[in-house]
Amino acid sequence: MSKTELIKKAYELAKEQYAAIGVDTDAALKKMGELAISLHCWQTDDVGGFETPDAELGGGGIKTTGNYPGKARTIEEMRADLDKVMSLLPGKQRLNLHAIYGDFGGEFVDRDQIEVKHFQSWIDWAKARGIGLDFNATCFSHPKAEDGFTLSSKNEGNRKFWVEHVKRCRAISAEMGKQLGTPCVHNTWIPDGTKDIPVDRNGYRATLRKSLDEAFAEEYPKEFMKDAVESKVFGIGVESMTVGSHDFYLGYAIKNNKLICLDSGHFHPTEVVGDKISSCLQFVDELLLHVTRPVRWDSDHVVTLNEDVQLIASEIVRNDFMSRVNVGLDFFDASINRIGAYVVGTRAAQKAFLIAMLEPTKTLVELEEAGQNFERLAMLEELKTMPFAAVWDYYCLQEGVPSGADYIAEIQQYEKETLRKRSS
Ligand code: RNT
Ligand code: ZN
Repeated sequence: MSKTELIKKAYELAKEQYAAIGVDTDAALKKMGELAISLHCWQTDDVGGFETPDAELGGGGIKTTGNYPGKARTIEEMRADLDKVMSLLPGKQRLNLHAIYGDFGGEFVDRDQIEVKHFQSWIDWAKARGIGLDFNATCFSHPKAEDGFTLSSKNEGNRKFWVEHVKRCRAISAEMGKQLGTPCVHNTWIPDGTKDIPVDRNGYRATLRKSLDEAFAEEYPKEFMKDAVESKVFGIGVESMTVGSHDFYLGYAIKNNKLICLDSGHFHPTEVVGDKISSCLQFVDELLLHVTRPVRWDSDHVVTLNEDVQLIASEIVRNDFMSRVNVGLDFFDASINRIGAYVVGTRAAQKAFLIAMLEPTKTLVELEEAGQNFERLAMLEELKTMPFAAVWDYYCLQEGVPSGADYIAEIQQYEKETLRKRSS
């Protein structure tokens, strides 16, 4: 039997097994079409960017570790890598850019000078692929962020510089959304905080609030762009106080009708983002997610199909929140093949969504409401070993991308033919 025939046969059997518990696998596959995960461009080059030829991630309590060969050094290499990644993923994606990834044509353009023209080639690139773009102000890896403060800085010159940067990033985002016909989510994350115990916590937070008000003063139509703000508990070197804490941004988002961005690595280790979704969505219209895998801290490991990611996907699907949650990824592992990192991480997130779509939620809720909690537990356990892989493989087959582990060989070949030829 050919591989294709095998996948089809396995799918037919799986379809019957799911039907027996009231789940329509064809409908689930169709629903996967509603999911467009935003790929973070920065896994291709370890958050370096194109401002200078040797640009590197600096400061801000975030870090890439590892020096696996093949990091993208130019915009062309990055685009080739992203094309390769997308060719190995089922469904449609979006691309999430940071301001440091402009097409600066060899000129140094400071952050308070960036314009749409520096991103036009990205817009054209996305248009040619029929995908949407998302965007981020880059408030780190810059001399004016070296003292640990940006939008909350008490140095007025620096503060104004960062406000101007965010304003420009929002204008660029609006143009991206306008040209591409799909709203661009602009996310603001700042590294601001202190290593040791500060005294004027309130002063920094009041300053951040004022800076956000200034940066967000210009309103753009929702069809063009939406603002998100990303909170964090701590970063390396910023252990004692983070200005943009979760309380701060949740309050800001609710009061100002912004999106709150929940990054899986930005909470205390026993908190789970999946549990926060239904709380936040009582009070904000939409969320942005940075799906990542924290290992002991905000280590930004490649996403795997674990319980944390599953709960996120399940909560979104169970409650029909697909149109209110913007799903992005945020990991950067420089210790393994970077293309492989994307494909494994994105597929893991996609699998979590498909598993969620194959849940007989109504039945489970009925058991819960009837107080049949043993039955609920048993069903949840049984669901874990249902023939999900057969449905996933069929989905990949339908989408014309490698099923099962077949993408590994393709990535190895790309490494041999392309990545290994890049000297760093
Ligand atoms: C940092 C935040 C932020 C960055 C990216 C590069 O802790 O998670 O989202 O990872 O903007
Ligand atoms: Zn993040």
